[in-house]
Amino acid sequence: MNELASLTKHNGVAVITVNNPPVNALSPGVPESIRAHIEAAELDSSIQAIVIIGGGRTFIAGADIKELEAAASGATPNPPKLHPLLCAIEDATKPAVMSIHGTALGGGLEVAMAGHYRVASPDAQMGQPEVNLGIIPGAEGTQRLPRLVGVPVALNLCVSGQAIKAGESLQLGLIDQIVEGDLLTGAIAFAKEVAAKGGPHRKTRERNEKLGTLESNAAAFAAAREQARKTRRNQHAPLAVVDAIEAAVALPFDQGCQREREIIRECLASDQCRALIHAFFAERTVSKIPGVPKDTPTLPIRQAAVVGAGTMGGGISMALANAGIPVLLKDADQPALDRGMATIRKNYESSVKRGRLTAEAMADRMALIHTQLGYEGFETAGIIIEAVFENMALKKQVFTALDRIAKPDCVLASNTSTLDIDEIAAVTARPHMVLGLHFFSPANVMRLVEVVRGKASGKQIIATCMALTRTLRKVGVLVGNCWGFVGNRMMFPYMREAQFLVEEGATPAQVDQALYDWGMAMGIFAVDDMAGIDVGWRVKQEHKHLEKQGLREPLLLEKLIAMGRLGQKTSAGWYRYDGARKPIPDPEIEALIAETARQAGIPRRVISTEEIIERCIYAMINEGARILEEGYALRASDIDTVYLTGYGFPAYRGGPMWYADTAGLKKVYERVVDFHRQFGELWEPAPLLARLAAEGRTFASLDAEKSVESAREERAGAR
Ligand code: 3H9
Repeated sequence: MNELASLTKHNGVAVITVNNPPVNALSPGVPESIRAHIEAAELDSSIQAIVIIGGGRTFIAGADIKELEAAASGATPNPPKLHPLLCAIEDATKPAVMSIHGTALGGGLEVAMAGHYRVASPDAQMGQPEVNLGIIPGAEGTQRLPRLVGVPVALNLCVSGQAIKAGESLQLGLIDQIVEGDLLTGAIAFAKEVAAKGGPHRKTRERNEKLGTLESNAAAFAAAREQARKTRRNQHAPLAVVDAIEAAVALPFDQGCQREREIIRECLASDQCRALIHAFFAERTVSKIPGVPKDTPTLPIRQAAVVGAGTMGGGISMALANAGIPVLLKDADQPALDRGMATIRKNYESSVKRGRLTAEAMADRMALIHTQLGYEGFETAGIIIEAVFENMALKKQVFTALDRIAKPDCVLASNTSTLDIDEIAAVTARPHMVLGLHFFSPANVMRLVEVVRGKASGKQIIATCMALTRTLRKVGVLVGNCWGFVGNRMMFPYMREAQFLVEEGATPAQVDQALYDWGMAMGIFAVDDMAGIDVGWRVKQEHKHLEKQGLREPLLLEKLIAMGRLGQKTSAGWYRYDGARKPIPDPEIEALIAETARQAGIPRRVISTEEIIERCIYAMINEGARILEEGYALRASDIDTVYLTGYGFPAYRGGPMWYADTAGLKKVYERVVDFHRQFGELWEPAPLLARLAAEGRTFASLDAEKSVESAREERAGAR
């Protein structure tokens, strides 16, 4: 059966099943096929009611984002048209019961809302996540949702983009019944019941009783705009969706829909929409690894072990326990273990206090983490993650011990953030079982994990670790074994330029404000204070021998360290901190900067916001281009995913490499050349950037080319 939707009859009920795996997106042909079956059911006198259900794991997860991408890039003139389908459902004379399991998202929920009734399985979820893609619900969702749940709830759902579960949906009036047990059986029974009661069956578009007026909703609109500005800083779509819902209140349904269509077109024409759609697919593309096909067998991870109960080891243990994986957590001394467990407990308690976790779930998770001083039990672990101090000699010592104890098919992973995985692997007799798993702090929260492939890391452990990151609800990005891997390697030139800028006349607060306003989650100096100024400094010292001598070096770090200003932990760093963690600009630092510049003969001048952004972000991009060319990242979009999921880069700019494409590689390259001329060798343009700029190409076009090549190679391999 390869129809996009099929029709079967069940004692007078027509069941239309959508068959477009994996998520039943409304791709071309799907809406048409559903509609054709509705029309057939309408004409069939043996049918009293219609049930629409998703085949496979879910109801409809939305419009086809590939189609939206085509509309956003201008390849097609219009967004997908769902109106004829929505009309066919809502105007059906026979009751249409939408039967929801898995997720009814975006266009999926919009289709569901056109039905006369909605039933759902208890674990079903519904939502309007369009703002995550830089658009608004564009299939009349902004007009029907407030009619079902009222304006304040509709605003909250559309601005936040968050899905809600069946229980809440029932309370809000979004669905009519929860079906325990078999969903289709329950939906058919429900359909027969409503058919027996007789019509007319209420059309959502005619239900105005929850809409209220512009006046009665004025506070809700103001609050939603405030929520949009705060939680989705600098983004257009969350504000646009409020305008569209306002139209639902102000205008008759058809005119409201017309307004919605105008707004979604504006959204689709924006850079933000293109960037967010890029981010959506980029995050899903990371799992496509040339030479490691999807069906590569993975090793089962039923037991994990972690060495080191510090901040990283504790966070990693929590991430594993959160996914139900038992953990043996080892440290060399009892006080360290006690401190580690106390932090874990405190973190869980804070989740319980905030209502994010029940006390029982916390107890279950804590019970999965077993602390110990020795290696007993490690021989049963499917994976051992080393998270000791960032020191090569210590790491080698740990891996030598692990090599003796671990079972032959145990994955041995290091949580190093910069050290050479091959050097670590070389102390074992099984380098093919060794790789890096670079978690980001706090590891129980941050989504990014760099999966660092050593020279010898085998396919199977790469596939296993990529699958493990998904189990942990994280995003694993495969990177090569270079200093700093992808994320930190690009962070150093970014930080370097920020420091040069303050030496030349900016203040840390000015640089941070410019970066924050541009969209970064935090300014770089505030980040450095949070991480600990000594941490980055120590890493840099360890690698000093690898650096080219005689190049300009930032002058201030060493002074801050000598003054004991290590960041938040000492209540002073680039900023001053009182009780709260809010950075306060410090005149002492500004004087120190001015004096340092004077001694070094660096002329001070007024620095513009534009220069701050260009020097910080272009330095990052130039390094990203080198990483790509050297093969340490598989794709430009992988670099973007690293920055979007691990470094607070604004999603609506798509990541550094996508941003470079958007700004224009020619422009970026020319500025890099200018900076090279002005500031010397550190700004040497990456050859790949030079080449793409000269050819008028983009990083995205390079990714597309590689993807075609690897598909060709895969096909050849399969033959
Ligand atoms: C919308 O509806 C606009 C409307 O208002 C109408 C406007 C006119 N389209 O995430 P997964 C692919 S906007 C195309 O790994 P999971 C995905 O790329 C849309 N493809 O699975 C991946 O492909 P591949 C509103 C889609 O189980 C595969 O499916 N809806 C779509 O972890 C599996 O995806 C949304 O924003 C799509 N709509 O999560 C929902 N969705 O294997 C977006 C998925 O080749 N989707 N794919 O890499 C999701 O949030 C998650 O996919 C979902 C499943 C929760 C459904």
